[in-house]
Amino acid sequence: MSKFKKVLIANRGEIALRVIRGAKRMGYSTVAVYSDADRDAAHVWAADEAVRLGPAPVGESYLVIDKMIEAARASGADAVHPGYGFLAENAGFARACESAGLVFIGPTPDAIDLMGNKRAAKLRMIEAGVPCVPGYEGEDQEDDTLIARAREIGCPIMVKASAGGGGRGMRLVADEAKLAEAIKSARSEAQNAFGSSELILEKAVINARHVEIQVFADTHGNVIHLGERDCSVQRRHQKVVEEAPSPAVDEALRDKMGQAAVEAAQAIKYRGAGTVEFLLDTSGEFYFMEMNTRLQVEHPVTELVTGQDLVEWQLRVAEGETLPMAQADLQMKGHAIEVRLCAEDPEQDFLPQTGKVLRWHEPQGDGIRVDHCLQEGGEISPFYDSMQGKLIAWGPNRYVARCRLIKALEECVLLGVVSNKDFLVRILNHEAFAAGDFDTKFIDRYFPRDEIEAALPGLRHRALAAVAMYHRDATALRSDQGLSESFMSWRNSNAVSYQLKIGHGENLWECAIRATGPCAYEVDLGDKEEKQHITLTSFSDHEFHYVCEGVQGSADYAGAGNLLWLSCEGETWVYSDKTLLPPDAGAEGSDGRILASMDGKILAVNVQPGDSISKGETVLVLEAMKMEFQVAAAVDGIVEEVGVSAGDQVKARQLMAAIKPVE
Ligand code: MV4
Repeated sequence: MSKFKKVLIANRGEIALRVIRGAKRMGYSTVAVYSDADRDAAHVWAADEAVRLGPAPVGESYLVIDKMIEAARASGADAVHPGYGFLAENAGFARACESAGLVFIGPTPDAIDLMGNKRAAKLRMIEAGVPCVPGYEGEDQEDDTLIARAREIGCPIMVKASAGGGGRGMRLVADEAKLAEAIKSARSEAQNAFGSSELILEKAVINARHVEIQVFADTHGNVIHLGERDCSVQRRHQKVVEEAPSPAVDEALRDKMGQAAVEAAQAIKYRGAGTVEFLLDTSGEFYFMEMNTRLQVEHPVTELVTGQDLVEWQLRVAEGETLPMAQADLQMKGHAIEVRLCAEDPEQDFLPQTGKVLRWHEPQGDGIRVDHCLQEGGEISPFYDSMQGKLIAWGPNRYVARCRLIKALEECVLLGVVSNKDFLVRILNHEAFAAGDFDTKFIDRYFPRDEIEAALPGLRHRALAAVAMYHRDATALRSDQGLSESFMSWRNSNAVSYQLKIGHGENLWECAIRATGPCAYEVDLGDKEEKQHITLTSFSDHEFHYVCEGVQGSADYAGAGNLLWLSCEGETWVYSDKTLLPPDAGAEGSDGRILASMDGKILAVNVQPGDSISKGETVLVLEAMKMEFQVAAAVDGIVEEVGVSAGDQVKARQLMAAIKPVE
């Protein structure tokens, strides 16, 4: 008889989707919860039912225990899966679920409490015989005691907040003279961040890898491990790449670390999914760091190498079943690597990015798995984590898994919001990563900030951007306004080149583009750069096919205002068209093309095809941003085409009219 039938997923984003999928597959009904910012989020539609929690801020929605419990009551859910983050490691939430008669799909509240405190956890682990870094984890927190103990341990030393996590309240002390100050500042940071000033001291392990063991325990005393994950590639204590198995772990070490992790779980009578984190030093010694009492972001790499569904295991354990298999029956096969796709800008020190997703194309292929919450047209809001999903590749060996993941990232299209996608490719391509030779300093060592920020689009990418910008204006006018075919080759007879200014960040490229035939262009990006000859073989509103210098390819693009997002040759860059600069809404090039520089409405058109016009004369009047702009001719000439009439709405960059300049 099952204990529960309907599972409330107390989370959002990709993990809510992952858990909903797993629960549905097992035959459970699912209930999603959402904030106002997530009204149209994918997890809301994926679940059978959904309950609104409240306004967007997490303190008024996903972190409010009472609202979660009420959502379960209202929907008739009888179990709660917390996912990761939010309330997943909140013992008070686990207790509140139990008090409300809900099955909490996770460990006991006491296990969460114990592992949430580094001092208590470490004392228990030492007692259980799990290897720990030598240090001080005493009750006495007097300055004199801490300093005396630190001198005994010897520098370098790690000062850690007992309640800390993710590097907060942590200090590395290389020199005894700095000890007192480090203790003082760690203590006050801990008090402010966690409401507890308790500290522990540890010998610092240098050049360590972060290797963690996945454990699982049922309520019948069975505990097994599912091997390790190497999560050494991190940035500011945020994991970036995770893989299984670790390139630094052989079978003998796996057995030893796995056994230590199982003993850790047994010592605290653990239940469900857990992860025991170790520091692994260069000599192969490993030390307990902490235990995470939840399903982790990186669980898919373990699933891909073991062939097991960890959400299914969690549900079975919560039902009171025994573990699906014994240690000896678990087989590991091949290699899996995961990268975290985040809406953040590597060029701005990884500043989180928000905005509308204009285009999302998920990669596919052998061994590729994508766990994500992206939707075309969806908004990435500033209220939640910047991680939008994970790309995971499995292969029969590490080399194949790595190549597949690089290919998947190159095929993946995310336009509208800057992401770390191309940075992830650079990491996977790095020779040290390829060799499996990395530790927790990998990103700092090989990707210093100035080097990340120095990356620029290549010549061909910029040339394709220029063609896309130019061609879409011509196409937009022709299709929207029903103009003649000859319009596009109008420039042909002219043989004038059009000057585009393309910007990216602080960079500005002047580029001359000239039509050399129908849909054929010659792009000149400056004296030292070779001219690029690009022919468009198809062009839709979001992608085009081209031949560039004899090589066929395709590109995805999206535009918003004067921005052009372009994904081709495996790279995504966003460009701004700086050819026309506001507030001169009617600025135009010397070639006679008249484009709207912002969205607006045509109030009047003063000319018609065939008219002679002089430079400075008003061609039309555009209303934009509550102002009227007299859009004037920049050249003397003959009006060739007029694509708008009074009352029309125009989009920024839309070609409104064209004047054929006179010599
Ligand atoms: C350490 C350490 C070296 N020696 N403890 C970072 C966050 C917290 N989970 C523990 N951390 C560390 N503890 C000793 N005794 C180095 C780190 C550390 C680290 C650990 C794992 C992954 C990335 C890291 C980056 C910097 C420091």
